[in-house]
Amino acid sequence: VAQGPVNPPAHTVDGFVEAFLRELNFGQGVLLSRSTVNDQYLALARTVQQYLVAGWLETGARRRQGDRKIIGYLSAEYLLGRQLDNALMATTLGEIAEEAMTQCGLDLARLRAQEIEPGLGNGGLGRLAACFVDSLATLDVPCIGYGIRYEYGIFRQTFVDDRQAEVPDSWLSLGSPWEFPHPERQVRVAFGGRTETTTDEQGRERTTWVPAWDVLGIPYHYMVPGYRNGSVNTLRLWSAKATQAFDLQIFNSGDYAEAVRSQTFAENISKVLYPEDSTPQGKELRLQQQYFFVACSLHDFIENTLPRDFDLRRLPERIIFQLNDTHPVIGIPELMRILVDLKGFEWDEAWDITRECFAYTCHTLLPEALEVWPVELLGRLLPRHLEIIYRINDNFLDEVREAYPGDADRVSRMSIIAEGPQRAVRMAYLATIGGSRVNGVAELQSQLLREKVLPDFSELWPDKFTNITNGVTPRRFLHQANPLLSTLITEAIGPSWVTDLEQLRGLEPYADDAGFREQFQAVKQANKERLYRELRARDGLELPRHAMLDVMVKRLHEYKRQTLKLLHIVSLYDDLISGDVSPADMVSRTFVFGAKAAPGYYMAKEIIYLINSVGRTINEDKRIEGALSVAFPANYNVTLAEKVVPAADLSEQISLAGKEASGTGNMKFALNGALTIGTDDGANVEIRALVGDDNFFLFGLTEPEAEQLRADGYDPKTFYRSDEKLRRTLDLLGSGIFTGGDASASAPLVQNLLHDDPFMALADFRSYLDAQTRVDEAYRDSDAWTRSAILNVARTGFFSSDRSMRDYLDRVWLA
Ligand code: 26W
Repeated sequence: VAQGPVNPPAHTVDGFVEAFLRELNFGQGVLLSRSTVNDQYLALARTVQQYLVAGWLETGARRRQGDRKIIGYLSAEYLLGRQLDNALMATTLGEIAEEAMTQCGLDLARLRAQEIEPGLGNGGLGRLAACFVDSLATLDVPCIGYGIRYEYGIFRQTFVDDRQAEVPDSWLSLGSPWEFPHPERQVRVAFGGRTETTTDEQGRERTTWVPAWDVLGIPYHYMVPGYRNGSVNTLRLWSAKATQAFDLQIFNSGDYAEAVRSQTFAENISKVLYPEDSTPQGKELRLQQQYFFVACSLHDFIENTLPRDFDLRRLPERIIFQLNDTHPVIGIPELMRILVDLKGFEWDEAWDITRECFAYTCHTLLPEALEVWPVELLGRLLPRHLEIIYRINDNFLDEVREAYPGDADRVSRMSIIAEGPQRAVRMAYLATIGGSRVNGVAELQSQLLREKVLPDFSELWPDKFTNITNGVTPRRFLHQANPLLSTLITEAIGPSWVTDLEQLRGLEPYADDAGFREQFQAVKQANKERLYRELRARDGLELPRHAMLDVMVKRLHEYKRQTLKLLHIVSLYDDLISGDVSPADMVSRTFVFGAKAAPGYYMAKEIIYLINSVGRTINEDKRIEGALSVAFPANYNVTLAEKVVPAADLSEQISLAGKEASGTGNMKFALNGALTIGTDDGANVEIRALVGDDNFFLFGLTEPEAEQLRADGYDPKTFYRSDEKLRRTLDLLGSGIFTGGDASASAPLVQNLLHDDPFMALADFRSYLDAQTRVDEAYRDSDAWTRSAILNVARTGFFSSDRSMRDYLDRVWLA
């Protein structure tokens, strides 16, 4: 028989129905008449997959035959979003599936809603990884995405008495039709123990690691389809399994709990995603997770992906491991260990190979987000890796001494090992030293990275540093999420913008076309109504049909300044209830928030509580005649983003300048025709440069101004005292009227703002309010607003993740 893949089902409604019923009967073991929605969803997912698998197998065969360099994307997070719609889009099966389901008496929309998205990430960094693998498949670039198959992803957020409560995300509980487990490709990963050094016959010292325990990594494969190009890459996520299921002797003696103890222990490694964003807790289990997936991935690539007997001296010709932040940086000493201890390489040669095989992306500017691992912990869990890190450091510091004779200060500044208060390994330094390139994720952040985070390193190796501005996939976030706008764009400029987003430039002339503007507005209105329907069904929220939709969705963090948004809302409410402005004279706004707080982040949770409290009070106040409403749907995720982003009029990107590395939500909103109100931070800088000052509402301190203010001794009270509107706003927020008369309930936030305000919300308040007034004025002229919105779409094609991928290829991977 033929060795190639068998043909997929026919690309027709009949073919689809036939394949679907087969999956239902033979895969799920049920009759259509007896099937549940879940049966139907699983069968549908498996049916759509059949159309993708041939391309997947062919892509794999093609990759194995060629000798192209592969991108090994190492990421602890992938925030994938739902798979079904994406697969339907990639296969052009949307209409066929719709009709096929109708013929079976089923509703495709209902089956879609059955899918629980794999929430294997926290926020921007995880979603970026998902956009990148999408783009690489669309560009037909060989890539394996490596990560962890967390049994529980990011928690499900609920609100109890206006406060966040977390529910475990058991996304696998109803079945997982998108994954292909490969237990036969298991990898053993060791931990703990000690090292032994012996001298061989030639008198060379050889070190071996004698570990104390181990676990198995089982790979689960996911297809990553390119956009209608037949190319399908692989995402390989690792699940931890105990090496010995349980101890039969102990079990027989009757101690059941003890018998499975080691199993529970091992399997904890891939049990749950850490919901911390930006504040590493330094927990042992997290280091276990990091080493676990990196060790599995390196082993998988070297032993199972490369041809047998591959000459490892040529490893850099075949792989570049991209480190998505510092989480996988332990891969650097791991590759050294493989080459030196297991493959017999001399240190220097191994080091030259290793450095060529890694590159590092830094996603933050917050010092507290830079990972460090206590030497004690790292040495206990990975004793051989710690030795290797020490030797890397010794060699590196010799290099520093040679370059800067007599500069002992610099040597200690640049050491991978931080000395006090407890000795710790600085993972960002290890990544910078052990990789061929270091990049930031937007122009401003890359500059600050060079100047403030890693200045000594960029002085030593100026050419190692580069910028690659983030991007988002236009497939999921424009074509799929906003079908109406997509169609309108395609009618105007043809369909190829989907894979060549700069073509959106062709829309510019349409901004001056009254007929097009009308259609564009109608699309925006329809998207709002779609969102409101969703929020009614999902959250029981009732929202007015006609109001400016003002949106702030992102992780909850003080630096992102959801509080500043809250102060704006309270100030408008104050305008109304004080009688300064009548409801009829105010530009009606609906504010939408979406934000999860890290469960241990106290202030973030207080902010959530106050947003809910203020929202409830405003929504219930009849006096304001619906001029303002606030919606804070719980559990913001990719699925909800796909409804929120296309509906927004105004995109809030209001972090304190110098704190948001890039942002990617900002790009999604602009591409979908929202105008941005934002600070000079992250990728906002580049968005504004592209769309033009007239089509962007800029406010706030610049990064140097914020630095200067801090250096001069920032005192938020001076702003409170000198600005009457700010005083009234904060007083109202602290008065208790939003918290059932209990002023103490708002005190944690209000006192923090008055006495500390680490992210200078009070300093930027006046400027923000003025910018919001300009927003109101602009919105009153709906023609001019729509013109700006169209120009935002037309001018932000740069933010396609396809462009980001080309930049990585040019500046990092094939440089
Ligand atoms: C717990 C340790 C930890 C530390 C940092 C976990 C997660 C992080 C991430 C770096 C946080 C993150 O998601 N950063 C975001 O990355 C996006 C993609 O580059 C940027 O757009 C955001 O600005 C940045 O905050």
